[in-house]
Amino acid sequence: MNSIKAAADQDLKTKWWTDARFGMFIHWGLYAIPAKGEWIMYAERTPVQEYEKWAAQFNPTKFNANAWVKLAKDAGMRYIVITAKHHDGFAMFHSRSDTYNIVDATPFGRDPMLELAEACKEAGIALCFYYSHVIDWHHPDSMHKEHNNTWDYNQEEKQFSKYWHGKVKPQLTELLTEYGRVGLLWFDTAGGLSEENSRDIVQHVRNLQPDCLINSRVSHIMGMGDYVSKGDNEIGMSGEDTRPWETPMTLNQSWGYTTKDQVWKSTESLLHKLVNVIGKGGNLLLNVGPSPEGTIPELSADRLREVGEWTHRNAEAIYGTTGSPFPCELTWGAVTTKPGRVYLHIHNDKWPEHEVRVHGIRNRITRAYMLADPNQRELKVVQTYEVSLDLYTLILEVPSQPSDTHVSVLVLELAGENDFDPTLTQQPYGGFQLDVPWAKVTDVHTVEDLDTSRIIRSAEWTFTLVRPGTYELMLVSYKRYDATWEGLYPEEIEIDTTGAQMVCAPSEDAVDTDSPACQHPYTPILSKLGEITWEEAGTYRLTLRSSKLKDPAPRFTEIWHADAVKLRAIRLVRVGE
Ligand code: FHN
Repeated sequence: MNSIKAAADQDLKTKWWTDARFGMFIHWGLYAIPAKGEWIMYAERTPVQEYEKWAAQFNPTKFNANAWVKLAKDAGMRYIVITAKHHDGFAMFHSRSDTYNIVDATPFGRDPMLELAEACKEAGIALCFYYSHVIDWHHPDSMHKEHNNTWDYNQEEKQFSKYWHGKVKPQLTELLTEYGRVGLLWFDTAGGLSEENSRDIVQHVRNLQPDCLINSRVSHIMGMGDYVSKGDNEIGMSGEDTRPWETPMTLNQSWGYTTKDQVWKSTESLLHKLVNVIGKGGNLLLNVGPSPEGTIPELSADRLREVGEWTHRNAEAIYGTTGSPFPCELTWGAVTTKPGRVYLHIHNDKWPEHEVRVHGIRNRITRAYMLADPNQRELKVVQTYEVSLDLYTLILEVPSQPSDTHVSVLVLELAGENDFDPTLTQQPYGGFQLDVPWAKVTDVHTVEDLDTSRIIRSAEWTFTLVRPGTYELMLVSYKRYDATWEGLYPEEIEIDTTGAQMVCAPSEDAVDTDSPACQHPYTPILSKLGEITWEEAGTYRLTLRSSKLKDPAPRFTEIWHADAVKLRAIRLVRVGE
């Protein structure tokens, strides 16, 4: 098969999922009883015999598959991914190959996956399974790179193939043959899985359900699976992924049910994150952790219903769209597109006073209106073209108040085929950011320290500056919650641009309090690098050198909390004429 045909087939295979954009993640298991999250067995080194006692107590009589599916639908989610087996090894389905499962080992005695399969089918929602294929703290032979049950079992005596062929593959066969069509299999924490076993499991799924999608966490080898699962709560940068991708996200800071964690994201923040993700062309997989009784906590359900009111009103601008055509992150919201349409998702707190201006749309706009306006009242549009900068500007007169809750969507109808300027051009309002994925990244040289070596890389952007003036340059980094700033940037950063050079050690100057893309376990940090004056509008080049720029073509995917610091962008903030 030639590569163009293979890529087209792959697009067709993932289309239902990329069109769906928004899914429900469900972490549900025995760990709901102690209510301290799904890692409790490992955290407290609970012996298998003790942990099994939770099974004898697990009786979620309030579980109602139809109610869960209805909630997902009400929220505007189009698929559900549920933990069929998490790291504790307990199967939440009727497994014939291991009696440590919800039907054989609990007083409940029902198979919730069967009930969900039926409810999903009826509601037109795709059912998908999470399966922890490497970590299994119940099985004596499972082996992970780091997180094993070493309190019950001796690592040296483990025979991984017993686990692999005796539990993993048979259980996957069950999930793929007894529950109807499975939308996707969500694998996790593949640390230590060999290339051979990675390929084996992918082939196993393909043999049983060729259309079932597989996420990238099936393996740490780059490019495996059908789409990329970013790190937990990690929203990719604009342009970062060339394959379809998703952000798995928590509503609070935990996956499994917990009574301790009460740090909830607000509905507004969830909507900002949702449009940020879809505006970059990704999917959002938003998690709930049901209780031991089988209910989705009201605090979660309330938020999802509120999100759902918005997604239903704005469905046209979400499902089946592609992300923004502009190669930079937008500070005021997000853009999605369809053939003949552009949707501007504007955060209400950034609502402009009279008009919205956008650079880079070359089509003639035939009509513009607010999506939430039932009368679709036409908004006045002016379009200009500036030859010297090859600059297309759209000026859209907007009402004084936003039209929707939290995020208001403006619709632009275009004449002809979508035609956007692909160059990195400063947008007229909000900040201007040079995101790392849109730079040309090359290796410069290697630095050898006492016992480490690191590669200094250079990122080079070419961009059109529309408003000349003095700009403050800020480095945007995400710092992991348990990291201290000292030493995160081991050498000074070098900046080079027309007429100016800077060398400085980035310091932790401020927290960016307005970053929809950053969340726990990271904090967005701004470091002031210095000021630069560009006297005229025009095309400029800027180069940044740092060892924190990542290899643009890595062989392995990251594990979920790999980096203590992530260098994301250079922000240009205009501070003077
Ligand atoms: O260890 C798991 C964790 O419990 C949870 O399931 C998340 C969801 O993405 N995945 C792993 C950590 O990344």
